[in-house]
Amino acid sequence: MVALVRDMVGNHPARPVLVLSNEPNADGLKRAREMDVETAVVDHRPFRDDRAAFGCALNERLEAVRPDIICLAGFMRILAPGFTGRWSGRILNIHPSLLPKYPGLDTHARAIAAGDDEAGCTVHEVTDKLDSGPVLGQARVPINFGDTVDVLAARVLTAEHQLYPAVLRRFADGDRSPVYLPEGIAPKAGAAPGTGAGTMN
Ligand code: NHR
Repeated sequence: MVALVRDMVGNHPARPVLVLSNEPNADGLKRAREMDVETAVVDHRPFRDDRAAFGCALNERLEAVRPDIICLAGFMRILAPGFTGRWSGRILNIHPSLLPKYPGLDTHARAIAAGDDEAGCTVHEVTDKLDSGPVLGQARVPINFGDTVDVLAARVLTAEHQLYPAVLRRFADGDRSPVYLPEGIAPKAGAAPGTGAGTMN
């Protein structure tokens, strides 16, 4: 979130209008206030298992600022169809794996356990199908012998801070073709079905 807000200056096509969190104590709220961005909280806990009602409460806050684009950044609550439908084609997420590999949680542990020699992150459109919307960009990092989950997570996070701002700039300019980092390195064959356009960057 901080990397996205910091990038939205000068000739950037977008500006931040709201940082919205479901965690009242999220550090990102403090960071947003320090950057003079409006903040709001909708705690998911009072809604218990009623994801639709939680989505309505999120919606209420968003309708007040009517964003063109919503970027999930560390947002950990599955969004109900009523919410994703309302903002269809406008919600982005960054996921810490090279989707379609490792949707869901504990991605780094799973990549290390599988003996993979690379990991990375994916920015994708958020749809009803969890972690499966159209890919907008991917960044790859190596997995080195002896890497722990924490070491790998830190390496991937550095890539996330490069990839997400790059994708948001393009997306806000109307460019939904996927981008691959490091620049010009296309995904391995079969790594991301339907995104064989790595040479079109
Ligand atoms: N919502 C929809 N509809 N579609 C997606 O693709 C979404 C989404 C909400 C969040 C982020 C995703 C990730 O990058 C994301 C993508 C949390 C869970 C999860 O299981 C799954 C995927 C993602 C984030 N959440 C549990 C839940 O019951 C709670 C887990 C927890 O609190 O630790 O919502 O990884």
